[in-house]
Amino acid sequence: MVARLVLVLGDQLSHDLSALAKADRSSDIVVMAEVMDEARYVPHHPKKIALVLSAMRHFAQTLRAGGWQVEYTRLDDPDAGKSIVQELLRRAEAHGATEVLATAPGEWRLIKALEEAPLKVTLLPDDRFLSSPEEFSTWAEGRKELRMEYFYREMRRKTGYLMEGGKPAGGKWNYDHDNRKSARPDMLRPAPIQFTPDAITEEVLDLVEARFGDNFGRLRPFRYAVTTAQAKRALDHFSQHLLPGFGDYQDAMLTNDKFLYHSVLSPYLNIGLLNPVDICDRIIEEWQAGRVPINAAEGYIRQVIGWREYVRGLYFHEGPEYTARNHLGHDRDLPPAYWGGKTGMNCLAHAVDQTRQEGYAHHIQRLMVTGNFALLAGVDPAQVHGWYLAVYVDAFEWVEAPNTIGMSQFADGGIIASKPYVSSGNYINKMSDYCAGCAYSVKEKTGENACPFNLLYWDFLHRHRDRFAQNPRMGPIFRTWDKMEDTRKADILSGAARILGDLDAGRAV
Ligand code: FAD
Ligand code: DLZ
Ligand code: SF4
Repeated sequence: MVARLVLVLGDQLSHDLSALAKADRSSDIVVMAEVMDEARYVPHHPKKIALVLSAMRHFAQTLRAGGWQVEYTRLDDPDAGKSIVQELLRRAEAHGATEVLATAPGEWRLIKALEEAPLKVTLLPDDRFLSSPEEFSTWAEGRKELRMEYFYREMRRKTGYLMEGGKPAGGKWNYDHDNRKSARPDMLRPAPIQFTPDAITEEVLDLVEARFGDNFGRLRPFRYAVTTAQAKRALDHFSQHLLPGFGDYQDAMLTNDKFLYHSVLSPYLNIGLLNPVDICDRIIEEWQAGRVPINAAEGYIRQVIGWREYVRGLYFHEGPEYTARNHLGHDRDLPPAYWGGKTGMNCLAHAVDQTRQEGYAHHIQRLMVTGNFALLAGVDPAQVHGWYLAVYVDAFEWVEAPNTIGMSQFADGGIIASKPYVSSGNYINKMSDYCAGCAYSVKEKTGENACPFNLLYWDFLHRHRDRFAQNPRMGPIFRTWDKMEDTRKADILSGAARILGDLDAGRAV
């Protein structure tokens, strides 16, 4: 019998993967490959490369223990091909195979590469999600607006999560209104669970240090889970200790607390160590036992069955050109501060430094600090997209691109966001303790010392007035601007021009 290859990618580490479910353990050969093309399509954070490679090696071990024949290529293997397709060709030749079974990758780039490979490749749907791209497209058809909230309600009905007799539990679909408390420093607040690297991970860490030590990001200490068993412990820990506070403090930011009540489960979900059903079942169990309030349970379920499924559906619905969109025509270079260069802006410095250390920042740091500043400053969305795809451990294009191009940079022209996520320094000051330690003053609206967000916010609105003045949610903001004294407006615009000029000249802001 001619051997068949079964491809398992670095973010497909699930034992119920469709390609494995369809394969024959007694005759098919699993191919897993650490390759340079995947390790450098963006300058990934070293912790992200370490997570993927270590989890791949552990996964291969469990496959072998389960009776699979696995051909595994290490990055330092002298025979290793540069790309996934080269590795498939090499293994196909060695085994006389012509057919490959694979689960569809989560990125157009790799889908195209597999479709064009000179082998018979069968791509199976990735069913580790609660909805399929086809279901999303059916839902999207004929709608004027593709708002997440309505997609989410369909998902609640479909899954039955937090539903009581066909109605939303507690009477409301969405408890976001209760989830905007700012947080205080608290030494006793529990932190996410950490894992000590085993021998496999240590070996990977040495490899990553040698090959990718110059990439932005600190490799050690490395404390991420690399197996399903560890990821399940992380889920248990989150559900028991952190979930009850998740809702209330979802939008809060604190200098000395990188994680607050966030779960830090996205890396495990996105590489397949956890699946959304396990997570949601666990959240519901805690809520039904009365250990978790409805606003926390609903807030968390919404992120997983709502946002996560919605952005994936949208990524595939919008097609491969989505990442190149630039609706606002922004073209400024990403400031060096995003790669650790000097800045007087404490919030930005803090979000970037935390990103460098952990490969992690929570949603509001990504959206309202780094994303907000890039949007206000008119940075080229393709560069912003490249940055987010590189620096976060959980970054895979299907989830990162809609969040960056759509939600954060409004570069898709408003498919995801009904208005741009922009704010002045006020919002950051309300939700964080960053402003107290800043070189700028959040209270000052004009002048050298004024918070750059305060200046750039009005400048952005002024620049894009034609696009946004008619937006019903933005009308009142323009009326506030219109009522300002002309001299004040001129001071704001000249202050913003000074900041943008500094950015263009490569001077630290
Ligand atoms: P929690 O706050 O604990 O949330 C629970 C889970 O919900 C997350 O683990 C995640 O799986 C899911 N989730 C929450 N929000 C979103 C969202 N907007 N889209 C999709 N899933 C969501 N998320 C990624 O997984 N990968 C990315 O590359 C990524 N890039 C982003 C880029 C930008 C500019 C922005 C604004 C957001 C991005 N997000 C991304 C979404 C979100 O910030 C992260 O999912 C979240 O911060 C992960 O941390 P957590 O596990 O502690 O999340
Ligand atoms: C992110 C990543 C990295 C760093 N390295 C590998 C690798 O060596 N081999 C592999 O199969 N996958 C890797 N990945 C994950 C892929 O980039 C990911 O599967 C695609 O981007 C599709 O989402
Ligand atoms: Fe950020 Fe402005 Fe506050 Fe400084 S003053 S931390 S720049 S919001």
